[in-house]
Amino acid sequence: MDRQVLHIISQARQKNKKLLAVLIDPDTPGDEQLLEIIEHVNMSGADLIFVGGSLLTHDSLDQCLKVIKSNTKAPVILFPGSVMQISPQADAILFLSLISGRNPELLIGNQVIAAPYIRQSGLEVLPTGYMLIDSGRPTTASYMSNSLPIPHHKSEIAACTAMAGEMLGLKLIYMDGGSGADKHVSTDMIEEVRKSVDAPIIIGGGIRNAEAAQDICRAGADVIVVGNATESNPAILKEIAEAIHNL
Ligand code: 1GP
Repeated sequence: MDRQVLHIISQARQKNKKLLAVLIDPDTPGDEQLLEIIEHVNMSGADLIFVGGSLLTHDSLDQCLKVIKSNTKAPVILFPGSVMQISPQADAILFLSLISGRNPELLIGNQVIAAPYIRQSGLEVLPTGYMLIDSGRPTTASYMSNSLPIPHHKSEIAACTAMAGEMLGLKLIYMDGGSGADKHVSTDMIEEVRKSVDAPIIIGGGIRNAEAAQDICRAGADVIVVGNATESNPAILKEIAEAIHNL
């Protein structure tokens, strides 16, 4: 799958087609619930599957990937919360640099440790500028990363950060309110970042319904990520996928 996922995302951006990525937590209890989510991913026409979490409490990544890969054709992309979340069973990996923070370990330290393993794995590498955005309350991501998120209303900081990430050669910009965010990244901020970079923009955290997904896409997101809402109501995926595919 050499460079295929980046190609899919870039092509979609060029054609102004919006993509839905479903975030699956490898800690999802039991294959049964996992299979139910995958069934809804397939029925909904979701475009991508992200797998990962800021903090995993079970050693279940490989088993989770095995189940996903044998039950869907959607590309599977690792969204690693740590260097322990690397597996050749996925198709690609978001090679994240936490450019919103000033924690050197997450800007370059962990990337140095992970690089030889990723090279060996054969995974497609997606260089990604990852930006945590304050979402009204502390999230696992902000706590675990030991970094300050960008304030919710400071669109200009987000725009300059994304710009710098793109100038450094990062291919994707991911703005994340964190899993279960109270409020998703604001449309004002997304519009500001859209005006500042050409790279595809991924938005995640706190997206729970079709209306929010449409607003976020209209503001300039190319990929939206839905995690928590899928676990509580997998049927929401179809509504969200239809809403953004029909924009
Ligand atoms: C979190 O962007 C993802 O990193 C998805 O967030 O679980 O709130 O949908 P939710």
